[in-house]
Amino acid sequence: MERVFMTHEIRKSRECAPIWTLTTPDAGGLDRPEKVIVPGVWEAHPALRNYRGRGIYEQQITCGGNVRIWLGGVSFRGSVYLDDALLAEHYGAYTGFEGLALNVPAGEHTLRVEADNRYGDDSALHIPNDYYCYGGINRLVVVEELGQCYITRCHVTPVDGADGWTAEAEVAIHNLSGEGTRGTVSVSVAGKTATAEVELPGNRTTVVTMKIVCGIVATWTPETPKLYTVKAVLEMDGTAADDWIDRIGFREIRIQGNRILLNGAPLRLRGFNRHEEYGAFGLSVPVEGMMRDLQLMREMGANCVRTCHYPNDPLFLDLCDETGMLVWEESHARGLDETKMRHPRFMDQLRASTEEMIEQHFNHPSIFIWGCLNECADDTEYGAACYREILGMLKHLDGSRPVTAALLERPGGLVYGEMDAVSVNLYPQWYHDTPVRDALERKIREIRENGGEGKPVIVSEIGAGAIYGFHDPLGEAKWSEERQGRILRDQIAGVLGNPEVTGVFLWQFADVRVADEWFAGRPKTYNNKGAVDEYRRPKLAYQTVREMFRGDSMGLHCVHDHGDQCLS
Ligand code: ADA
Repeated sequence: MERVFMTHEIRKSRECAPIWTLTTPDAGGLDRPEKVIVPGVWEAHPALRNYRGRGIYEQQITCGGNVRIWLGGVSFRGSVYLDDALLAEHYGAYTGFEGLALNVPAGEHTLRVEADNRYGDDSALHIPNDYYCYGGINRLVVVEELGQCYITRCHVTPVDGADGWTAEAEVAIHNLSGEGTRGTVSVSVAGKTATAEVELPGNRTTVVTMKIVCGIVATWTPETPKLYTVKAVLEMDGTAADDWIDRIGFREIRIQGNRILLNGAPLRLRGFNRHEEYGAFGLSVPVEGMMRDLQLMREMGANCVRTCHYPNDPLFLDLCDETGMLVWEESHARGLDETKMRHPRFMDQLRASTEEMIEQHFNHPSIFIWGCLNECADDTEYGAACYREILGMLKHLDGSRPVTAALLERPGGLVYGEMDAVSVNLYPQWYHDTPVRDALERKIREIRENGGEGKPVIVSEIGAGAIYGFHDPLGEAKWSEERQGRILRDQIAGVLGNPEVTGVFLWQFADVRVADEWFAGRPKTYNNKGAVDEYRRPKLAYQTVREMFRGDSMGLHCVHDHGDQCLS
């Protein structure tokens, strides 16, 4: 399943059959090709749990004309071929890309996708890290047949005005042939339609902007997540030639002083960091698993989730839109010091991840903030320049959402002034013994004195580890569930008790596999700070978080998961 709704009614578009033949030619691979299911990472295969190499996926498809292959995610280098002709190459597991083959004779063709998860000099973002870099086709593959022109995106920004809501649409149309042509674009939402005539020069992408005055519509809120379908249609010579269907929610996010306002009401964030990973399925989380994660987080009293440390599957974002779970989405980069940021490919790969994230996820109403560059070198001139560029890029690509970055606890940050909300990862009582309140106050003071005066502050990570099933009745043994619960209780109380803080994302929702190179300090080669383990078995922390989150009613307007707004 690519999305939770149909994305085309006019365009000939279909999901690839799930069975592919996989060949793994490098050391540690299988002796012979095997049938595997896509989407899926090869680590899900018992014999490939540690395979680092290339994976060659093949299947026969029937198609013809202008063929577009959409790959939702290939981890972490991907290339796509039709009958041995290379259509496209892509780096980065967490965003999609297309391959185009023009004037293909109608009939059977061989579709080949090569994935490669070997670390190497060309890879700046996928490196051995505190999460696992899987291999394979991790998201859905779609085959489409296009005419001369097709819609490549339709971004919609909802704008609240005196007479109700307007949907500001930006539609991009690409002409695949060398010959110019013209057409009519219409965009419909909430029963209203706007139409524009458009010139479409050859071999170019043309962008059309239009305003659809929608008036009084239901707003999207976490409690009533009302979604509206957007349909963009391209007509050529009086016939519907292509379409693009997506969903939006009418809602507005604004910063006012040190608060983040959603539809005018200050948010109080209580949430989780969640890696896109589920037990043996690794990075390719089945949609049922995504839904269950959202239910579990909601059950614990969470109203938001951070997609650490990369863009997530649009299916997950669809489910967040549906269920009213607020999302912090960030582009890919975790824990890179200045040397790693000076990698010759670093900025290119980060720019691509950032651009593709916004291009592909712009319309999701659940995304309330964009992030980037988790725990990189914000304390050096060079590092700060990278932050500035990417934060600026996020703002430039989407002026309707605030931007932030999760920074290290250590002092000396140079970019507090560059973001709309300042976010910090803190580990008092876990990596150091400072009392939670002191650690937080010290950091906030430092932020306030160095450019972050008056801005919202988010605790983007805080947490402690436990190995599922390991108990110490005294609650003292490191990695015991009791100790994790005790620390989390202090941490949550300390953070939510600080009136300057907008909210918290706990580290983390579920345990995740980490790179083999990280085995020391990471028992089982897992990051064990989940409230649930990798199979979603609850630790004692589950109850602690549930109590603390559900019991939270601080003195300010806040969005409660059960629907009411509280006012002190
Ligand atoms: C960091 C980092 C996370 C994770 C966490 C931890 O703050 O952002 O990815 O590594 O620490 O568990 O230590």
